[in-house]
Amino acid sequence: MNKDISPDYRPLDASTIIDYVWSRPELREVFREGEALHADEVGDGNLNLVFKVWAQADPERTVVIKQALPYLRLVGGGWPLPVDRARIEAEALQVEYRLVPEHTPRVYFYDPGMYLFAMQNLNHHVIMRKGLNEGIKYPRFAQHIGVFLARTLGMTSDLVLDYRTKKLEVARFINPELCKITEDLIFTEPYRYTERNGFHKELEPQVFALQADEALRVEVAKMKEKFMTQAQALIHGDLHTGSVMINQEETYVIDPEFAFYGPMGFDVGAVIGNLFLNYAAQEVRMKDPAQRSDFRKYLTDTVIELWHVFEREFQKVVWDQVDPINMPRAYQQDYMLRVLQDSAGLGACKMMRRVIGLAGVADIRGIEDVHDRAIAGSLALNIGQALIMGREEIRTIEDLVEVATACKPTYPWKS
Ligand code: SR1
Ligand code: MG
Repeated sequence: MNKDISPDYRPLDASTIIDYVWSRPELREVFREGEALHADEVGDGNLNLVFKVWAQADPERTVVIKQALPYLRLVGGGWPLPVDRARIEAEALQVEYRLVPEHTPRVYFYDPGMYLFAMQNLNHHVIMRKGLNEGIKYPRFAQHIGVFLARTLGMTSDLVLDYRTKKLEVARFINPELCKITEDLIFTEPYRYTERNGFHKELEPQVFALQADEALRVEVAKMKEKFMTQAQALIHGDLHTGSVMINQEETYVIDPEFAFYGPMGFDVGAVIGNLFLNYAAQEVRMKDPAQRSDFRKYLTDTVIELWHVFEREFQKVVWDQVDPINMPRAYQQDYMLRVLQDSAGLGACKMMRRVIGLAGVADIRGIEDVHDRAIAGSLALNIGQALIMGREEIRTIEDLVEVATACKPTYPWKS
């Protein structure tokens, strides 16, 4: 066992977790003395054990317990990972819950010896990516995520926090190993040969052309530098549609284990980029053209609305509170424009990695027919490339959507 790991640490399983639950006084508000409990390991992500524990008499009384493993689950024991990320995730959730409780699950406790935390279950919600892949629209998502982004990003930045708190928060959320995963998987590996890349053969010509494009690699390098150096706000760090639990009324953001102080555009861009990944996938997923164009309009309207909500909420919680002598209106406008352009560039990197790199997304990699998958992947790459290369010309969210929606797949190749 790694010497940095607490001697109390032992990975739990579906049977040992029940005794563990009874040992936690914090869960006595959920479970009643002596009642029958059930547990299941439900983790399907890349990194952790995730358990649901519920009362047999009333499954509405369920808690989720998430425990860090000392290695990456996706590839087995060969890729060690710090278990302290469970603390980062629990503490990031606590910050987010303070700022935006209506979109953050409540944490009951964090156990520093077991590197696990217990949180509110979301019984009535689904992973947004799954819903989008089934063609389900979520009309309130734009409003909810716009507010979530504005409050969590704006209110953890230097614009709001005092000079000392900000620096202490940067230190509390130092997360080097998980940042390194992002640096490698998003900004480095998709643009060079590595065995870990996961694109399929049909896409080789487009991927090889993209990897040979030095101008593109220059812009990706600038995005990587921004990710590594701009401690602008406490970002979620992995805000794709698989980190959103949703239904027609409510939205919750989960899984901030990649949280650290980074550029705001990484989170905003993650949401936008993942909506465009779904947009690209619909090229082949939705066969009926009228239905496809209607669903795509929902996706692009969502991108536009979430940005406008983000701007309005940011105005309220940040700009209306600052001193206009040192932060005049023109500075505020320039700041928002820079966040928008960063969102285009960083979101683009998040799109391209999902097609080329190790960890794909079900929207595209879940398409069974290889030719269909190549069409969707090709479109996603073209949107990513257009957004990163054109980001400095983008002045409004409508411009961003126009750049993306002008793209077409280049697969099948014209000879
Ligand atoms: C190796 S971990 C792969 C990916 O899963 C997470 O959700 C992050 O996106 C990470 O890059
Ligand atoms: Mg995750």
